[in-house]
Order: sequence, then structure tokens, then C-alpha cells
Amino acid sequence: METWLRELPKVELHLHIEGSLEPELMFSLAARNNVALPYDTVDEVRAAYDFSNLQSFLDLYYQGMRVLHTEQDFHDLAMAYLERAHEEGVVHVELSFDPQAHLNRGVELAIPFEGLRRAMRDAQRRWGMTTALIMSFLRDRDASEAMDVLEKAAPFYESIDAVGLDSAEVGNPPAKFAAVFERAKALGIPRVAHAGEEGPAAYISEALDVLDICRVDHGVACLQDETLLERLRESQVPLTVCPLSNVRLKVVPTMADHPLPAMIEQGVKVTLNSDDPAYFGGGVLNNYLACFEAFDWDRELFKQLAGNAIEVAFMSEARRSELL
Ligand code: ES4
Ligand code: ZN
Repeated sequence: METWLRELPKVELHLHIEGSLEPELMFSLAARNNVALPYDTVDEVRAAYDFSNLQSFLDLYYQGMRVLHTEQDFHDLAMAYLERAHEEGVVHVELSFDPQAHLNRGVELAIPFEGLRRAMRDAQRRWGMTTALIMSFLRDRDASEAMDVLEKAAPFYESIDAVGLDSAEVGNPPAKFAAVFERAKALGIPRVAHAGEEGPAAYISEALDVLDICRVDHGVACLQDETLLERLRESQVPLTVCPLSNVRLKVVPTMADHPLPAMIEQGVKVTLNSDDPAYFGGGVLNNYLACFEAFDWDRELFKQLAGNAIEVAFMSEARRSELL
């Protein structure tokens, strides 16, 4: 089954590229840029990845990305991940990134944009891999800062496939970003948002109502609300679920407790993704394998889930028909 799952053409829709930073690359970029790290060895870094909730992860995630300074750093980060994804049988990757987390430490917007775009072009040339770019806003910061970033990104609108919303969810409801997402909509930019990861089902409904999103990132809280379930079933709005992330951040106690089988049973359109592969135990293939081990799903179901991701990806219709 592992070979079959590896060979199944898979699509990654929920990936924070800063969360793909492996400890080895963290050390080499730290040396290249003269950044001090609070760790001496790769093992020490990995030992620190013992999270109790989303915030305890975010603290290390923001600390780790401090090694990223130049366009080349962002290129190397993305290239390393895209190569691993290619080896796992991933044929299309949607990278999201957090410009505010870089701007706030003096790294200009053009740096991540140019570095990531160059890696995306290289992946297309080398492996025929297609990619998309999602610019995410940090929901635990003021909405005015997100609005400023959206305006500042004007020279790059052509390379933005969607905007997203991430970081600490509880206490930062979707409606806080109503004006930002309205502006993105007016600009013709598609919208996605994290909702119902640590936050309640009400945040999923609110993100659909107020932010007019076309995909929900995570959405695992949907089972709490019958009305929402009915809506997700009827609309077939896709959820980008990241099972290993949910276990590592203690959203669910173990894979066996994960709501994925119930969500599928309810007719919700789900996809399998990796979120922050360097921090949560691997990429898309490992998430597929974890589901196989926990739920003993058959090939038909995995084909269905991989197909769901192809159907809802930001890709050309020509590429979609090629993959479907
Ligand atoms: C994230 Cl797992 C997760 N949740 C919310 N925001 C994030 N940013 C990076 N990883
Ligand atoms: Zn995420």
C-alpha cells in the first residue's frame, strides 16, 4: 500500500512553506545569515517539537523562520520542500506564506515573493510540477496591518492565487478581517481561511458568510454543528484537513480519534494535507499513510480524496483535466 500511495498522484493544498523548514536547513541558513539559534544540535531542535496546543507550536514556528533573510533563503526553503514533495508523488503544491512574519523583522515583501516564485518556476521546469501561491494574513495581529500588506502587495497581484488567514485562531474570529477579505474579493483574488482548527464550528460558518471563502483550512470542528454539516454537504465547499497536525497540536488525542471518517461519512468534501511538515511528522504521503494505518481505508477512498484536491485546486483547467 505504501508504494501505491506514493505513486498515487497527490495534490497539496494546505502547506505553510515556513513550516517546511527542517532543522538541518535551519542550521545552515542560521550560519549563512549569522543568526543565533537557541539550540546546539538538530536533535535538540526536534526534541523541542513537543507541542501542547497551537500557540506552543506557533512560538517555535516564528522563532525558526528568523533564519530566513534573503531571496535565496526563501528559494532554497521552497526548493527543498518541493523536491521532497515530488519524491512523495505530489504533482501540485499550493504554498502559503506569512508576509507579516517577515515584514515585522525587516524582510521586505519582494524577498519572499521573488524567492518563492523562482522555486515554483524551477519545480515546473524540473519535474513538471505545478504550484500556486497563497498569501496569508496573521489573524492575531490587527486587521489594519493585513490591509496594509494587501495594498503593499499590488506589484505581486499577478502571482497571488489566493489570500488566506492563519495563526492563533481562538479570540480572532473571521469577522475581524471582513474589510480585508472584501478588498481581496474586489481585486478578484480568491479567498481561503483557517477555521475550526482550535476554534469553534461557528468560526467556520462565519468565515463562509463574512469572508466568502472557497475553501476551509482544517474545519475539523464542523461535526459540532448539524446546520453547518448540512451546509458543507450541500455546497461541497472543500476542507483541507491535516490529520498529523491535528494530533501533534492536540486538537485530537490520537489518529484513531480523528473526525475524518465521520466527516467523510457525513458527505463533507475533504482533502489530506500536511500543514507544517517539518514540525508535525512529515508531508502529504505521511498523512495518507497515517490514515491508512488508523482507518484501513481502501484504494478507492484514497483516489477519491486525491481527486477532491485536484477538483478544488488553484490550477488551469487544462492541468486539472490532465490530472483527473
Ligand atoms: C499554522 Cl497549524 C497552523 N494553524 C494556524 N496557523 C498556522 N500557521 C502555520 N501553521
Ligand atoms: Zn495551516
